[in-house]
Amino acid sequence: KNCLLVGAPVDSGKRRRGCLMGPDAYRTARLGETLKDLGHTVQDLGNLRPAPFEPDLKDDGLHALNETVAWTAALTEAAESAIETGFPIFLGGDHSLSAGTVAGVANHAARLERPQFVLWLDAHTDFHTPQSTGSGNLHGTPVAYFAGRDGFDAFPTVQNPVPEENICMIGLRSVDNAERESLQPTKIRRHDMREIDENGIARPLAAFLKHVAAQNGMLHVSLDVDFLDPSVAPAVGTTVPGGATVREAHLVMEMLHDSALMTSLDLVELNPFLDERGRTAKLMVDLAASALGRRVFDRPTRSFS
Ligand code: DIR
Ligand code: MN
Ligand code: MN
Ligand code: MN
Repeated sequence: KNCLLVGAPVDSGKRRRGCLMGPDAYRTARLGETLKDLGHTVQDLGNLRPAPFEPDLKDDGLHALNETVAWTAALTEAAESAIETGFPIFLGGDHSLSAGTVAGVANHAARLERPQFVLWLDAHTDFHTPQSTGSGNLHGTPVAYFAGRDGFDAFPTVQNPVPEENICMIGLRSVDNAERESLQPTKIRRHDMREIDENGIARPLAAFLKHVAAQNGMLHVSLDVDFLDPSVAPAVGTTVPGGATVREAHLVMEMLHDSALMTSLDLVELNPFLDERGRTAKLMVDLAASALGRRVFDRPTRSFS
C-alpha cells in the first residue's frame, strides 16, 4: 500500500487538552518506519490546520464549536483528496476529527459508485447531536454527523451520509441515555462488551466484513484509544474500565488485514500528556502494524465473502 500519514492535531472536541500532541507521538513511536518495514511506501503529509474561524470566546454549552466546524471543513477536503492517491491514516487528534475524515472518504466512494462502510472501535457510540450532548464535547457527535442526523446546521452539509446499515460499532460500554434512545431504533450494528465477553470479538467482525465484501464496499476504520482497556492504554481522557484486551484488539486488526477490505484508518483520542513513556502510542502503532500486515507466521488468505 501507499500509506499517507495525515496529521490531524484536533484538540477542540473536548475540554481536556493534549490530543494536539497525538500526531507527533505516533511519529516518535516510529509509525512511518514500522509501515515501511512491512513493505509499504509511506508519505508523511505533515499536519493539517483548521479552515479560518472566528475564535470561540466563551464556553456556553457547546465547547469550541467554531474551531471544530473549521476542522471538519479542512478534514473533509483533505480526506477526499488523500484517498485518491493512497491509503490515508489520520493521526489524531480527538474523535471529532472523524466527522471530517468519514464525510471526505464517503464523497470519494460516492464518485466511484461504491458504498462506504465504517467500523467504529470505541467504548462510546459518539452518536450525540449538538442538541443532545450533555457534556458539550463535540467528540461525542461524529457518528451522528456522518450518518446524516439533523442538528448539525453549524457544520458543512454532509454530501454523502453513511447509511445506518453500513456502520458497525464494537467495544461499547459507555452510552449516554440520549444516545441509547436514538441509536436503538436504527440499523447501526452495535456490539457491546457483554456480547464480546459472551461470543468473542471475531464473530461480529467477521459478519460485518462479509457484508462489506458482498457489496464491494470501501471500509473506513476509526480506532479510539478508549476501545482498549485502560490498563493497557492509559493515555486517553475518557478511560472506561472493561475494554478490549491487547489480543482482542490485535485480532480485529489482523482480520482487517486478511480481509483486504480496509481503505482508510483513523487513530484517535491519544493524549500523550497522559501516557506512560509512550506506551499507549506504541500499542497504537503495533495495532496499525497488525492492520497493515504484521504477522507471526504467514497464513492462507481468508475470504469474507
Ligand atoms: C460522552 C463521552 N458520551 C460525551 N464520549 C466520548 O461527552 O458525550 N467519546 N468520550 O469518545
Ligand atoms: Mn470516540
Ligand atoms: Mn471513546
Ligand atoms: Mn459519547
